[in-house]
Amino acid sequence: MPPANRAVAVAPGSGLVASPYVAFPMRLRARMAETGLVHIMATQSPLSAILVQEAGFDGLWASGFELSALDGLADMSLISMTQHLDMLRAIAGCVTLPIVADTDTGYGNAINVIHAVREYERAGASAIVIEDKTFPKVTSLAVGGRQELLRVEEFQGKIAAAVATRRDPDFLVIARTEAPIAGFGEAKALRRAQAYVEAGADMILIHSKNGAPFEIENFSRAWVGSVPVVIVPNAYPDLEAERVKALGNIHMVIYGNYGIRAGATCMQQTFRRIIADGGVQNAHKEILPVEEIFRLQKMHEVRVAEARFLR
Ligand code: SPV
Ligand code: MG
Repeated sequence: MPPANRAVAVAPGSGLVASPYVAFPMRLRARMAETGLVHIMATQSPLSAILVQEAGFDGLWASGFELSALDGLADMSLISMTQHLDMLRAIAGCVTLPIVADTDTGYGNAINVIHAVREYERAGASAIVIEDKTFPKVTSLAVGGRQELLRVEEFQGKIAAAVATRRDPDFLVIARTEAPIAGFGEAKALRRAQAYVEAGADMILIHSKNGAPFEIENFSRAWVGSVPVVIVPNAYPDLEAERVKALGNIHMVIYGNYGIRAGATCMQQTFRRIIADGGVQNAHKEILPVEEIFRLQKMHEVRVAEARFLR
């Protein structure tokens, strides 16, 4: 059963009428079927997740890169599953959007994957992404990064373990191939993707660090597999939604590092401005007022509780 805090009432007219409450994994699948393409934004904290939800995205990417960066660490399997799960649970408690969990390599072999799927499903995730690199991984977009792929059979075992472990059949198991990141061509990426579908993957995430979108577009055109594709257009931002939709088989776009980059951009500019100005006299006019932070913190609920219970 999904955790109680990850079930919501069905919106009138949503077409989901089987039960007054619909589990999050089913909502993610339904949204994909309804729109053809879901937009998933990266988060690393409950605050960023609230902002993603208010902006109107379809779901959240519990990003390993973003949490690593938030902790001042490289994205190289340095944060633990426990740290990532703590973030995910905190997010799940604050928002009603489905969460796609970035579990890197699944924290080890198929046995680690079994443990991870149990924990992530229990924590309230709707989908899990596992990538076909060796543990410990090296972040994908770094120039000259040491990228090693797992044997296909071993990764198939990890995907099969994830599928066999999930309790909710709507919980998505997404196999991510880093073949292009590791410098392999399209044929190898397609072969790996097909092998992962045979192991039971619900979707294939194809990742690329090529600045031009053709690597992804060519993969999508050549992909005749039975499951849809997920992309992360961090390195090739020009591939926008209409072009993605025209390809036909990409049903999920994950904006993989935009949350932390946006936050860091604003903090960097503001902190430099304060030093340059010798005070906050200008900076305070350019950033959100503290009342907006109070709203995001739900201070009004605290006020109501104070009035009711503090005696
Ligand atoms: C992440 O956001 O953690 C990702 C995407 O996995 S990337 O950093 O581009 O590999
Ligand atoms: Mg990641």
